[in-house]
Amino acid sequence: MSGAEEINFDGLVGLTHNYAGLSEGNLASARNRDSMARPREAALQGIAKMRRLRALGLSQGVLPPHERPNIGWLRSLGFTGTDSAVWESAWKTEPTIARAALAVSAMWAANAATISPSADCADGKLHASVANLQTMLHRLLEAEQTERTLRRLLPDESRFAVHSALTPHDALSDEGAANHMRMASISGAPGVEIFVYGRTASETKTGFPARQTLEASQAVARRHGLGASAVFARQAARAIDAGAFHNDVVAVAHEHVLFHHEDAFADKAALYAEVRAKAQGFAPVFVEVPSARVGLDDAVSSYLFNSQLVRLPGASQLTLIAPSEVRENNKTAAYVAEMVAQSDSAIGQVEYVEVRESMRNGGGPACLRLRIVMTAEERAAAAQGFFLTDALADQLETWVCKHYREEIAPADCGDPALVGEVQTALDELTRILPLGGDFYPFQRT
Ligand code: SUG
Repeated sequence: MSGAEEINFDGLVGLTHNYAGLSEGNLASARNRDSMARPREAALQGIAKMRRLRALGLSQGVLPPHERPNIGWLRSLGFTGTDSAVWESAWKTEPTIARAALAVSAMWAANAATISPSADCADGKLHASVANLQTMLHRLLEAEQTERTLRRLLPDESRFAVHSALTPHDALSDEGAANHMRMASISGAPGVEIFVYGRTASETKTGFPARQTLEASQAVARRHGLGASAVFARQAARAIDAGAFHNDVVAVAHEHVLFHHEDAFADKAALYAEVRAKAQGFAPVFVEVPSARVGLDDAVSSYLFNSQLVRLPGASQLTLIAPSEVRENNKTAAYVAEMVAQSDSAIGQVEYVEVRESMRNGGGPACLRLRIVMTAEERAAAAQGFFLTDALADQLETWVCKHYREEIAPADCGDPALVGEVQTALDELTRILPLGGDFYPFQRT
């Protein structure tokens, strides 16, 4: 377990980044439907965030975008002809399907999978369960390619167990790490894994979609061999109905600290008690933000809790990596300023990052990253080319500037030329990241 470290792997924004209003219950996605998107800026903002975290002394990884438009899927729905013809005719005749085929939502890597560090798992392996994302059509399309990515990143089966997505059905609805938190004394020590679900399989649906079922969370915990270290907590329905479509919109944890909104959980007292009872070698600290200071509406619009909570090298307190929208909201800005000013605060510092293009689709700093705790040995066994270096960041920026469109308006989405542009760019990316010449579906046909 020597030198275990939590590494953030961020999803690179894809070339067809756009605002299609696809996610019911995600207020930003609905609000920005059909507005002008800036793919190049979106991707550069994501890379700048990765660079910033690295500059602060943290290890950082990067995950590739998926092939969009998803031509293979459109072919399976009966569209024929060249790839460009498939896209053109899908866009003209099936707008709902085409919009789903174009979404670059794989950028929100917090939804890629649920990760359990080897310290928590019965067989001593690091486990990853790909999320089925079955609630939203455009997101359901991600699982297969995500599995391919994780198998490339974590190839050594004696150390890593990558599980395919759960059966994509309403009863087993799973959105990955966005509904999963982990608390531990330090990252490499055995931890308490907290699974947050919005509904059970048998319940009738009301309000905005609850994208995680208890049954899905339990299946993931079982597959990972977590035993008694797993805790299952229900998300408050009022949080979901206020626009917290994932738990990471109202809560985030790191090491011994859980930072959350007062209205995040259905039964906060029970959650605290169970975490305290199961915590090994640490006293959990719960930092609760009262509704009277920050209402759910401000929490959702600013994405205060969609911050990354990290420990910078040598720091005695944690640092909040927050979206700049938190600084622009009077209530959240004041709360954070007061919190970090207290000398005994568990969270002693804040760093603001700019990911506005992603935020406008409901994806903050924490949505963009998948956390993987790795021991030094596991890190050495992972595919090295996914870890960010200055040289890789330079290469990715150059690649983005060469291939990404500056703007995509709704009227540009059906452009048949997009298909070739994307394929040329992604083919080049498979030589920048260690993906190989058969990574993307278009490379295999
Ligand atoms: O699933 N938005 C994503 C945002 C995901 C945020 N992830 C976390 N909270 N971890 C979603 O709702 C919008 C796409 C569009 O409307 O064009 C979208 O898919």
